[in-house]
Amino acid sequence: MKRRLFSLSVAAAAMSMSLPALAQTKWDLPAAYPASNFHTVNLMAFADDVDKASGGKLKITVHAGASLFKAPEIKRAVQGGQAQIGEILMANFQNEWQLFGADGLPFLADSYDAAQKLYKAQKPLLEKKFADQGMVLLYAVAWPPQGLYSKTPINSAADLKGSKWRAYSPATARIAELVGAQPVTVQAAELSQALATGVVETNMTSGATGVDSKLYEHLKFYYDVQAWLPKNAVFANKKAFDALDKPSQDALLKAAADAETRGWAESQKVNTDTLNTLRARGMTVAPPSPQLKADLQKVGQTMLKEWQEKAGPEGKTLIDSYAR
Ligand code: PCA
Repeated sequence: MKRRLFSLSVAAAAMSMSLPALAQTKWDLPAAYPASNFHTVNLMAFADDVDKASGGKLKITVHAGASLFKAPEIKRAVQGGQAQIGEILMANFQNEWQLFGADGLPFLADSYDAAQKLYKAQKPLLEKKFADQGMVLLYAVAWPPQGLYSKTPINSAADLKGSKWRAYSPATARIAELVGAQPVTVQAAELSQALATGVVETNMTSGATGVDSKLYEHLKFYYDVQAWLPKNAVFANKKAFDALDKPSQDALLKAAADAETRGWAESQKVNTDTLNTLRARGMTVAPPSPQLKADLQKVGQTMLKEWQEKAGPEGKTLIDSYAR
């Protein structure tokens, strides 16, 4: 009798010990940008909020710097359930669906206000797309406005002819083609190395990536063109989301809404801070010349037209709702 009581209590202890472990869900979050980048810092804070608000039931591990999956692979990894949640630059997926690339088009939305407005117009369409692909859109945050980095002064698009141009998306490769540069697609995780080895020399991106990848070590000029503000999106696998209990789902959604607000505010702050850092590191940070700006705006008009042709009625829906 004693022995049976003993073994019962051992079993009970084992059960109570294993219960919290069983109830804990662990998610992996592959991300493509370095740990110090503001998007990644925001992801860490988001994971922390989820942990606290779910009472420790949902643990999200952020894998920064494309350490788990490379940037172009993250979306498929989440869709296929190899990762439960992930972060992508939507503009990278424009060839799959044109609307992913709307915020990567030069001068369609070239300020934070316009970018917010474009996001509002994109959001229902994005939510539907992610849902159709078995995923749930959680939040999206804009990168700071995109400008032009170069080794030599650039006064017009003609000065870009023949240059080895780093592209990160179909749209940035298309800009290169239209100005007569040679596009080479290099994701942020490999950018410093591509510059160091001379694979690329010009590049359009933000001050944030300029600082992350120490572009000032190789490039002398930054033209603050403010051409577009591409967005990172964070999304979960729908089956993984559905498998959570209701309180954990609510915790996740609430933390996502907070991360979105925090991320947009941080993006603006990072924009100012990083342009100051580029200056402090010896770069010339200047507005584009009127000619360069006009040339790039012309590129933007061509690209918008091409985009509208490919995007069809869905594209029209988006542009109409954005213009309202
Ligand atoms: N940085 C990322 C995308 C946009 C940005 O500002 C990059 O250069 O890869």
